[in-house]
Amino acid sequence: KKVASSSKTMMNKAELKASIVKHLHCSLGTDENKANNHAWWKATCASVQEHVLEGLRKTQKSHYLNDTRAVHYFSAEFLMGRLMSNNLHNLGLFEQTEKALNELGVNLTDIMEEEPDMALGNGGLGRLAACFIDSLATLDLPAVGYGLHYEHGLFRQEIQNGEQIERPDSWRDYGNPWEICRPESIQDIPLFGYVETKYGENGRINKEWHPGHIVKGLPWDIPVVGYGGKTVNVLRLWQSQSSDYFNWDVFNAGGYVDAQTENVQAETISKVLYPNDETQAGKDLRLIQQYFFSACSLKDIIRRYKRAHGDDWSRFSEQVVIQLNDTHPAVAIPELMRILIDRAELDWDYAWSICSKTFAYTNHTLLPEALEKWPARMFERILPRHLEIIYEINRRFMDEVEAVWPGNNEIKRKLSIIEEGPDKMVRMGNLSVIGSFAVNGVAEIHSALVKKDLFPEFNHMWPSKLTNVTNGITPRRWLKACNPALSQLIDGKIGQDWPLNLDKLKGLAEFAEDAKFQKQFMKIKRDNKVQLAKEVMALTGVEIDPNAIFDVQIKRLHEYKRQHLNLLYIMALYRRLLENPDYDMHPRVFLFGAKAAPGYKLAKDIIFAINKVAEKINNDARVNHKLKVVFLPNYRVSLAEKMIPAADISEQISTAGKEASGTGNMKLSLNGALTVGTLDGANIEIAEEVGDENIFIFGLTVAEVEALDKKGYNPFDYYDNNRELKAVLDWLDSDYFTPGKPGALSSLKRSMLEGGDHYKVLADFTSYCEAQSLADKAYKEPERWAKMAILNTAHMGKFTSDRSIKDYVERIWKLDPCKVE
Ligand code: DL6
Repeated sequence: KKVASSSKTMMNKAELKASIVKHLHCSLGTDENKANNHAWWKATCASVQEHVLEGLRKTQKSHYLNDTRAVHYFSAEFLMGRLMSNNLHNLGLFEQTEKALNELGVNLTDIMEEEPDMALGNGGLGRLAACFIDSLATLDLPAVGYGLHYEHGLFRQEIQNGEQIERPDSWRDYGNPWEICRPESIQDIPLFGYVETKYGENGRINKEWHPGHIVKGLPWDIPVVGYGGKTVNVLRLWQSQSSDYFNWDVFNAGGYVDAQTENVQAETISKVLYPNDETQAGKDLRLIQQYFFSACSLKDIIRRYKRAHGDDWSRFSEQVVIQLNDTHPAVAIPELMRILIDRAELDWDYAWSICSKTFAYTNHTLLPEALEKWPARMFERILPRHLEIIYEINRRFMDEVEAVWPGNNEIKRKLSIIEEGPDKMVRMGNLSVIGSFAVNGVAEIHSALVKKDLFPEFNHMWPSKLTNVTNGITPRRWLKACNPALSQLIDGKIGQDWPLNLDKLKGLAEFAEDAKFQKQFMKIKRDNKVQLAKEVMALTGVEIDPNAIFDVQIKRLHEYKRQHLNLLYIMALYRRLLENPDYDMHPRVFLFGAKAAPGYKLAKDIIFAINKVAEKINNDARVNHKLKVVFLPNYRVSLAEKMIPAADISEQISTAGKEASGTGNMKLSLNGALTVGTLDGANIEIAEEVGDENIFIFGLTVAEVEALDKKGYNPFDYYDNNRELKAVLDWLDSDYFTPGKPGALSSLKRSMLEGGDHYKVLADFTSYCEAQSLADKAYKEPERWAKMAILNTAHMGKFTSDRSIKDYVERIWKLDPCKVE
């Protein structure tokens, strides 16, 4: 039984105390009397980091000596959150440290609040990457995460007069105690310039890229501690720096380099994370960011490979697998080809045989606006040699298409990496599929739709290339660390090894009807709600009652996620209560957390509307004993860790077919919240696991959405025929929620009527209300609710990210674990 526990090599309590105090004195130049929480936090990190670095050194040695095949997870985003609690739990040092600090008169929970979130991601995709590297280390798999060392992560959200205001996130202002700078591994990265064609001996045509600009990539390593503390892998993040190299000859030659080159200062490359998750911004800087971190990472991988294998490329794809987390790092494909052809001087076929066995690609979205395309002209200016290589990959691929569909230009046009038109575009999705040996979606339904709707012809050409790996979450962070009371209760019932073997939670099912266990389970939920209520008061000044149902919707703000469907329901409840003060409902608090992309007007309007409706309801004494609405500002990982353990209801209400998977749905259910959700993404698999009687499913299915679209969807059909729906929509036009400003919320209504209601909010409204009524009814039967909640926790075993990683290993990566002693 492997349970994280402090081993002999770990410090005991007395040693920990001494070490923390030593760091206060020697690393921070302060002492026990003067130190504030921030200093205690830093000193504690420094003590813990001693263990972490020891583990890192042993892991690297072990991987080197065993010459292991490793996975390299390329991701523009890693939404890590805070590291202290996670590292302590994974090292098995949490309780010891808590006690050591207590004896020093310091509270561990308080000092953990000092740690800024590492918010180097937008949402699901970035958090998935963070869960995956946790699982990779836990499963003793050789792996490196590669990404960007953004100076500013996702913006800090403030709410002023109901509106979202974006402020810069400065997570490193006072240093980050977990990261290690590695100047010895700096890489030079070329950009811009032109390509020279040289005619060599034997008729070989050589291409030489004369870059116009070189930037430096400086790596920062964040150790990733596996549960049990044995394997410590690395997340390597690249920071851009000026190299002082600027080729004035190239620049002055004109024509090769656009004047805009000057605008791309080296330091700006890793300055800021793009705050859009589903919409690609066709900006120079974004492509440069993508190339910058992909090229740095590839050079790093090749340097390591060469140390063991010299110039023998024949084993490269045996040793190296690169997982592309969405298309963001897809430019790594032509970059590897460039290195193999131009630098290593391999011939095309050999180079391609290596390259196409190295990359695998995960698709995270079907939304057309999220599928990246770059203007070919822009590509050519920034990466002239890569565009040539892409053309050649495409030319050869078109021959393959011709062989399958002779003379079919329509299919060629569709599958080509280059989208023809007045402005040619480079399609990164097609490049990723063509250049990878495996492509996966992130939930069963999503993968099926990737095959059926997004890439059907590719699926026809390579039937075994497209596959599914359902997402998962790390139970270490999302149960053990964030919900310690529930974790202890579970430990007492089924033993302590569930964090490594989440299927063990099934053992809780036999206690689902046990009155004593139900009481204990629900008491923990209530205590967590009391805690959250305090947090809500501190953050917003709104008082909420822990006896109410806590109904939680936490995720990025997007029309397809339909926070506005939730809002329409809240307004309907409000109306029902005004019309009938005795309206029978259990008191409910609706809690939201969501950031909107700064340029996404309607998403910001939805935040504004939620806040305005909240203001009105929370101050309306006629209803506020039954209904409250809270929008918690600056939703992020550390806030999620407080909200999730306190949730009764989990809102997973996306339009069927739009949410690739979702992972918040898994976290909430794991912590005993019941899902009100559509048959979309991983909700479908959650329903399969927990059983239809333990989830509130509503709304159109994917097939019904398709049929409705085919028939012609008219939102007015619903507006005109549903009195309540019409009333709440019309309410948005009034000044009831925005006194003196009628129409301030009208854009929402317009989007759902004249705008065509692209996400079928009106079509699903009635069935959503029904599901919510059923949830209300169930909550009024405490034993039934407790049973359902327990069964949710009990049946979440499938959704551990360890299972996802094992699926990747088996279906795609073919990796062996390497134990670190
Ligand atoms: O796969 C992780 C996560 C899914 O759970 C969400 O359903 C999906 O929306 C999200 N996608 C993104 C944006 N992707 N792109 N491009 O975050 O991925």
